Amino acid sequence: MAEQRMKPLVGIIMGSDSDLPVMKPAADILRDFEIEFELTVVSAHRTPLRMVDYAKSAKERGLKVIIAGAGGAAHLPGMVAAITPLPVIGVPVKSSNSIDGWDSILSILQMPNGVPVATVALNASKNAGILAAKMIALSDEQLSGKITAFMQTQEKAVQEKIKLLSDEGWPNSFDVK
Ligand code: RP5
Repeated sequence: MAEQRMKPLVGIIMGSDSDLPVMKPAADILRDFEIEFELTVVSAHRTPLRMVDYAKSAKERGLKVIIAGAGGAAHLPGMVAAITPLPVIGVPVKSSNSIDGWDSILSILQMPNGVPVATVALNASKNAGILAAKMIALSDEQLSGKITAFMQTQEKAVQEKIKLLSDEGWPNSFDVK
């Protein structure tokens, strides 16, 4: 019998399959948090009607937030945000032939008033996944607990590095108890 899948809460879309290596960390962190997601290619320029259909149907299909990654002209996140009432998180992708990624950063960041896209750093799809998880956690206490645990794990890792530097003899008068 086919596995019964829950409805996805997060939609991860990208302009091309060549964006997948950059966008995969968003999927990985959502998996870690056990949040259902879907992932597909939607191109603003090469499949404009698919983009409109995706954005128009996203809310009624049960999605709560969309993560959209694109490189170059990178119109996908902004155009999806222009159509859907859902929050859209934009991931600027540094494509191989681009001008250091500035093209996609500015395309996604510089939205007109009234049409926000929450833009993360260049290639920072993991942060997009964490931000999406925090949005979903607003109405999910169990998930909120998992995110708090994740934050504590990060903090512990830094504490260990602080101790390591100190053990190596680097002077630091800040943490002396
Ligand atoms: C953008 O153009 C895509 O998001 C991708 O970052 C870039 C290159 O796409 P391909 O030519 O590799 O399909 O639309």
